[in-house]
Amino acid sequence: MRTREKLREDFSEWYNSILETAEIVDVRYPVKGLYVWGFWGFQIRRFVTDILRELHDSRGHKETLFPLLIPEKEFMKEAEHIKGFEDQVYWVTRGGNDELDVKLVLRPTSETSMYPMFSLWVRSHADLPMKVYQIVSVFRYETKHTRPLIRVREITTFKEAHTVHSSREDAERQVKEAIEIYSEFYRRLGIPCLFLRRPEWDKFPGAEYTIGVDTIFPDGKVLQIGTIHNLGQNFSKTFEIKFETPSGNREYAYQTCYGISERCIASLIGIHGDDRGLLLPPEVAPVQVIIVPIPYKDFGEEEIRRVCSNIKRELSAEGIRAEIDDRDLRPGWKFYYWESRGVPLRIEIGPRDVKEGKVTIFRRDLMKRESVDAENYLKRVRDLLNQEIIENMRKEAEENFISMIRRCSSLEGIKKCVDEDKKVARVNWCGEDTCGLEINECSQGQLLGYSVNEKESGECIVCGVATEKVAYVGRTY
Ligand code: 5CA
Ligand code: ZN
Repeated sequence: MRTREKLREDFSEWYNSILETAEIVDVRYPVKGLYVWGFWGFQIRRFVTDILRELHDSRGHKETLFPLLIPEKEFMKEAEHIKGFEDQVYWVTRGGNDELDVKLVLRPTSETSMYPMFSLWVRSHADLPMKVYQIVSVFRYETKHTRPLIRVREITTFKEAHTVHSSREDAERQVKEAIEIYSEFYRRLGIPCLFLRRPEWDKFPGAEYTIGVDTIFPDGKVLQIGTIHNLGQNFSKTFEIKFETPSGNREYAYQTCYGISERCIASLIGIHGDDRGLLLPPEVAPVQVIIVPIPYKDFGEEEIRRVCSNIKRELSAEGIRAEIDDRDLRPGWKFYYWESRGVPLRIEIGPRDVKEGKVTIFRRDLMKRESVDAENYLKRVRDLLNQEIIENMRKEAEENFISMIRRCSSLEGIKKCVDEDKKVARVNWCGEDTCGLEINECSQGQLLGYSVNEKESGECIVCGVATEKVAYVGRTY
């Protein structure tokens, strides 16, 4: 049985300890807010970014790589954008002993690095839409409490996509595509999430509107694990990104951008983890099957070893990431080691299995063993890794997620739900700022915005007007 007592009691404590035990990150780097990827964590990161690349590439996004440094002049062009980021940027002002003539910022995100180039690249409507993305480090001088993978000062896994369009409608269509990409991404990771249109005061600096992607952690706090922005023509006017229409006019382009950071890996840890440690979706598990020989005194160790190597060879031939743990350690210790790292399947081979022609398979998601006939084990492993485990993980995560949400029909109800019960409130909201502010201020939580894909008839919790908009309120990271 899987238990989650430790996560519910003190999530931070559990989180910090699993980051260390499972070698996700080493927090001892001597700069605040900067962390070193551990070997296990870095492999997870690789499989996660592979999915991101696949999802963007298959929808016509081109991967690129822009410089890390942005000249002050470009950075200072878009008024709203500067206001949002100026107290968060790191400056480079010297080269060796010389004061630089042109001060440089370390990108906090790449609008002001990319868009001057976009204005050179975009010529005609035939060039559009243009969709690019990069996965890079960005720097933000965060003043709130920093936390590994959740609030960092060097975001080392910043996937940012930037797109350019010839019409408002096409930019809107792109926003929908971004929602589809992020839904599919989090579906594959088994992470439930909400797509919420943020209130005016919470949108990205320089955007027309922002859609936040939110999940709920075991402590009832909401983590924003992605954002999608419709930039309208705000940046194209600032950076002179114009295209020639079929009739020969020159018009400002429409833009969108959307980003995901290593918070997606934090969410894998927090959403699927349990008292034993991590549980990884097979698709991103660095080792998918760990094979543990269980030698027994008077039974041929040779024989067990041979069966294990055969299994490893057969699994590898199928493209399954399998390893044998033949370290000179007690099996129980090895079990714990791989369970805490979230390896989804373990195969145990002992004298009994060899004699009876069986294979013992342990499922990390159920913490349960099953014994299968040796001739069928490969198909069983394939089914578990391709489908059953992730489906079970998704189901469990969704149940937890739903149990954290409460329908509320008054401001006092929100306060009780959020402040006392530590849950997320679900309410009808008309979408107006004035009502939004009251909702925002009635508890320790924040108004996260209204759902872009859910509708439910009701009355605005503040003004009582009829509305179908469903909004969420919760404490946030
Ligand atoms: N240019 C846009 C889209 S790429 C942008 O920068 N949007 S953002 O500011 O909302 O950042 C994108 C995502 O990065 C956020 O939704 C959040 O999940 C993540 N993020 C933001 N700041 C941090 C941070 N300090 N540490 C970890 N992740 C962060
Ligand atoms: Zn209202």
